[in-house]
Amino acid sequence: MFITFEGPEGSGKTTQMNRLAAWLRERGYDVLTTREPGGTAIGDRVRAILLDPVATEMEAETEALLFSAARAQHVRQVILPHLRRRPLGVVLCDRFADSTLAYQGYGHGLDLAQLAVITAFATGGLKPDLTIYLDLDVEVGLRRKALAAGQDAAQWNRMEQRALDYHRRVRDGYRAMAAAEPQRWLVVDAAQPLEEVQAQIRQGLAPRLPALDRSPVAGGR
Ligand code: T5A
Repeated sequence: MFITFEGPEGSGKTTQMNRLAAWLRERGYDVLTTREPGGTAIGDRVRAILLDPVATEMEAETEALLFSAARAQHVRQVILPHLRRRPLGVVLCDRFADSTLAYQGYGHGLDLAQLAVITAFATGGLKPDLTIYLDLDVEVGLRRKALAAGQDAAQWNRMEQRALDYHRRVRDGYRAMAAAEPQRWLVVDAAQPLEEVQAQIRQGLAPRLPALDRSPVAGGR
């Protein structure tokens, strides 16, 4: 089972993913948590290039290809091997291909159809079974992140530094993708308290994952 978390900056993806992982593990699932960009040694090196605050000359096309390069490695080295651990292998991934469509597509204005081709090449056609989208006002999210890191705006990474308009286009893009494919996307209002967000994720996940209750290990607890 492949579950991804998406959302604007600081929407709580990492926090909610870790809580969900603990909940699934208690039920007997073999859960791997990972993130993009990153998740492999090669991917972490690409991540460092992508988030470097001084790499301001990077073109949108370069960005799209670097995220995709890191993803190609991540899918083959980490995600697919874990998904093959049936029936209880679950991968929770903090951002995946939809981030490229949202940030490089809707955010930067790169052609969505071209990005879909690049993304399909990188993923080998792997798509999440479920995408949990944490929807949040972009200013609230950026403030949460800054507060958590004790940062001021001068210390933000290259992606965070962008204008609010850019982040708003990203959020609009996410909402459009979620509306276009409601079976795959679970939309949760991330402005709510942490516990409420987690409760809604679990509530939305359970009926989509009937194997959770049917598996012998999970059923025994
Ligand atoms: N990117 C990525 C692309 O442009 N294209 C791509 O293809 C990919 C894969 C990654 C950047 O790369 C871009 C997107 C990003 O700009 P990153 O550092 O990994 O950069 O940043 P994010 O993925 O945005 O993740 P963050 O860790 O910054 O944010 P999260 O995970 O959404 O939020 P989290 O859980 O760390 O929470 C942030 C703070 O808010 C608090 C938490 O306690 C924490 O302090 N919080 C809440 N506070 C109040 N109420 C709640 N409900 C809260 N939930 C969390």
